[in-house]
Amino acid sequence: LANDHSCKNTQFRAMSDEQAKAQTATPEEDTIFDKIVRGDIPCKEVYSDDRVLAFHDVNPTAPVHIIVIPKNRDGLSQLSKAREDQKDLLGHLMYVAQQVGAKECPGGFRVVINDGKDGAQSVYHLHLHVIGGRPMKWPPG
Ligand code: TR5
Repeated sequence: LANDHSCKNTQFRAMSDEQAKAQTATPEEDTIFDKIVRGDIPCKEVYSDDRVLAFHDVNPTAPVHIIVIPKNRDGLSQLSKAREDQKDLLGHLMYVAQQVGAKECPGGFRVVINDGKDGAQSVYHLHLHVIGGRPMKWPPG
């Protein structure tokens, strides 16, 4: 079923699509999330402050799937590139994920950061996935 592209017509995506993208994705000068921050591409915003933006994932894996990003990427293409001077921002991103998750998923939620090719990262602008609204499975694939 995971390779059945008719899944695209449902609320949930085929995981294989995202994994395939992750095999070829590379860091870019201007990411899709930079465009969302600038307002060049619309998003369904759920939270915004001076440093962080949260919005609904366009291709949700669960009833709630929210992306939390730093507005200023500043080299933070992925978690493994984080610098020591970005520790406060990383904490703030985690705090916003908690705020959004607790509000949208009172029964519990999962926070995920995909890093690099083997981590199935497809957009090279650090982001936290807040996923919930249904019981999560473990271990992840
Ligand atoms: O695979 P990683 O961890 O890099 O996650 C990237 C996420 O960005 C995926 O869950 C995508 O569904 C999501 N995504 C990709 C686009 C997009 C988006 N979420 C909201 N809005 C989006 N736009 C407008 N365009 C995208 N290409």
